[in-house]
Amino acid sequence: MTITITAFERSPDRGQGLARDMRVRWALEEVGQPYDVRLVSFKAMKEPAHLALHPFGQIPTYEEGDLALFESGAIVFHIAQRYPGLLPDDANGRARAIAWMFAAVGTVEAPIIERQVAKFAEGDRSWSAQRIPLIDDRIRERLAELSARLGNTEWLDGAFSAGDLMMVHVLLRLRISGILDEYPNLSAYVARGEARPAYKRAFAAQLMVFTAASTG
Ligand code: GTB
Repeated sequence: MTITITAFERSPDRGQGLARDMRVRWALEEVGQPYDVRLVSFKAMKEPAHLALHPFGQIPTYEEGDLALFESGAIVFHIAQRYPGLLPDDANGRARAIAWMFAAVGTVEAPIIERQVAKFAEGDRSWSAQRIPLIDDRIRERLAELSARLGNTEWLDGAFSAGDLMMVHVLLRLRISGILDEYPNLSAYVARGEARPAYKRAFAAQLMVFTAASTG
């Protein structure tokens, strides 16, 4: 059955893999499933056809037969459940990998998004300069905890899983801030994720969209 996902027609990050379709592409590459991509403009995302797939008018979405999904975490979870390669076989290991997926989006990503909003959407407000350091402290608290848990292991809980995939992608968004570099084991963890052949294929595919749009 053909899998179709949606992605930005023109990603604001200029193809640096920070938009959330990257997670879905990466998961599909890890499990070896081919997929089609439907590119959507910011305008089309808010029109009825796309809103029928995504109630909040965002990317990514996922279509497979009569299934339509939104939310990158739910999509990656679906892929991980449906195809082997991203979740351990044993029930407890599986449950822990899923917990890491939730931790990535619920616990670690939350303050990182807050930072982006404060910096880019609220950067012109008088209180912004005071707010950002407070958010950075909350991010550092989370990263210190995550760093302590990861220690010198390769992945969060045994073999690479959908939990690592989600966590690495969440952390990538922080790289530009320099905060990630304060935690060498987390930087190395992210680099290990980026070094995976599946990550590289997904990254190249989304970069090609930006390159084609810029040259075409
Ligand atoms: N919780 C949802 C999920 O995980 O799927 C969040 C989806 C979401 O935020 N989608 C964004 C979107 O569609 C794209 S990924 N935004 C358009 C809109 O809301 O109108 C967020 C994103 C965008 C751009 C960059 N960047 O350029 O660096 C990084 C991340």
